[in-house]
Amino acid sequence: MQERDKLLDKYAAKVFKNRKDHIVQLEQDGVPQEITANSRSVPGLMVNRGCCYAGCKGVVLGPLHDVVTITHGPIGCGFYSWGTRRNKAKAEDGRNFIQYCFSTDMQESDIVFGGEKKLKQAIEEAVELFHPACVMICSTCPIGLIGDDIQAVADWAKTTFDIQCVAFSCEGYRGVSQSAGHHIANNGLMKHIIGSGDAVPHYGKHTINILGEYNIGGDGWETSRVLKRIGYEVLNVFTGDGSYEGIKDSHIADLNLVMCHRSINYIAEMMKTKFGIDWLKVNFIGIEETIRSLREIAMYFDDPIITAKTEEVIADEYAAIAGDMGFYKEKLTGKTAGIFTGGSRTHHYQALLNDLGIKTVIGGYEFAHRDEYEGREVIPNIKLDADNKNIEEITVSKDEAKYRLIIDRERFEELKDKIELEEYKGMFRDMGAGTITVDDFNHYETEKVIEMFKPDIFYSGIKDKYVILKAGIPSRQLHSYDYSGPYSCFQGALNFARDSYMAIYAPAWGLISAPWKTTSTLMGKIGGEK
Ligand code: CFM
Repeated sequence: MQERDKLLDKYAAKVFKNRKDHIVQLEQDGVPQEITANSRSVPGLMVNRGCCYAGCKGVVLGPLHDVVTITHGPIGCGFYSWGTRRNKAKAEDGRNFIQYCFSTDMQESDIVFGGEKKLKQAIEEAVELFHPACVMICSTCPIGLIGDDIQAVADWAKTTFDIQCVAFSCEGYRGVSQSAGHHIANNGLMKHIIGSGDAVPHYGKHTINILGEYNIGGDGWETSRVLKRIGYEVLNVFTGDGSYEGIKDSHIADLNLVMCHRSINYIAEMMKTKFGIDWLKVNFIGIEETIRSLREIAMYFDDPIITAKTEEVIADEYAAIAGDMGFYKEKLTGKTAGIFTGGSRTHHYQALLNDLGIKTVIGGYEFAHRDEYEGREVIPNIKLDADNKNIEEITVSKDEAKYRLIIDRERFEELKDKIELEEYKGMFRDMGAGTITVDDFNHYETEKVIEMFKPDIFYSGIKDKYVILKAGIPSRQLHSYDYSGPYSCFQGALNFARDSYMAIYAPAWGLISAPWKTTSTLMGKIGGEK
């Protein structure tokens, strides 16, 4: 029996029918197979996903440090989302509000009689106390159900206080996961903020934005440091350590780099249509991948000074870590790993594990779409269902005053064949035959893959971390880095190697006996049927 079949074996017929298309065992090295993704989870299965509000408020808007983001809803939603993502920011102008939790604390009577008044009051109070240039409103489930008009409140706030105010109807139920919230946040930022500034292009400076970099563990700072060393002007990191004031002028960039494709590909595409900015898929996790990305950026600009400096910085950064990396590589080569993350890191981290000689045997995502697995070419074939149709698709058009092309289109086409320009090839192309990929993985499947593959280390998130540890397998969180990091570029790769080495070689694992070694842990079928 193939491992994939073993994983599905305990499911009752109805659950089996659903889950079988979410689990793929690759038949050939790097050859994509179709997977089902971005669909509703099976009720009753313990999955790791978050809600639409989490994706909008927590993930994409969360790190914007000069914005007061008010959770319009019961306090539980606001409190739970407070500080759960490692948003790190430095604010030179002193406007750093990400340590605060702002909520309208909706009570039963507000739900019955409507919460718009309370929301207005909250905005007034926030403006008085904090003087933000921008307020954002994020709705949670009850708000959509009672029908508060948060867009009208935002318009009221704009004229009353002369500030920017953007409302996001990102109620938790609006999509099947946080992925819907990414999309809603992208739409709002694009409609109201990106390009609303009046900065003019910095000619000759090679100005770039890094999209889909959320500065977890300081990754965004480390990547910016390396890019600045080469001579690029890093305009905005979206949205890690980002700001409202900064992204207003993000339209003057010469090139957008895309790290996390899942959460921000909408903005990348819309900025291309509206302002002409090309985007390049990069990956600064992993030494080989960092080098590839830096060289591809240099190829795009085709400036001999930048090209030479790129090689110089690569050589220098690499030399600084080569000795220690050699030690870790020797210790880690031949180990195996499992990786489960949200929607982009499983692919990125496989590259870094490859650098260390660690083979990824099982991987998966919580909420990726088919393009993250199979590559962007499948996008036209993705069937929309009622859940996906729920999310507004906005169309933008060319901004005649701000639109500019950095390289001529002939060269663009030429480059497109060589580098990942407006392209994402997906994770399957970098995975080996026999490896298992699980979409929207649940706790049962996590335990089962651990039992079957017994990886030497399992990279995952907080919800499954302790299940993994109790099975006697070291775990490192790839969402928060367990308060370590940065893990990006060269120095970051070294930090990651050190943390992984320490986790695997900790003597504790030998003292734990996994439950399945002595008893049968599961009887019967999963799914409530006989
Ligand atoms: Fe993108 Fe992210 Fe991720 Fe994501 Fe996330 Fe995250 Fe993640 Mo946690 S934006 S898809 S919604 S890379 S919070 S910084 S680590 S699940 S793989």
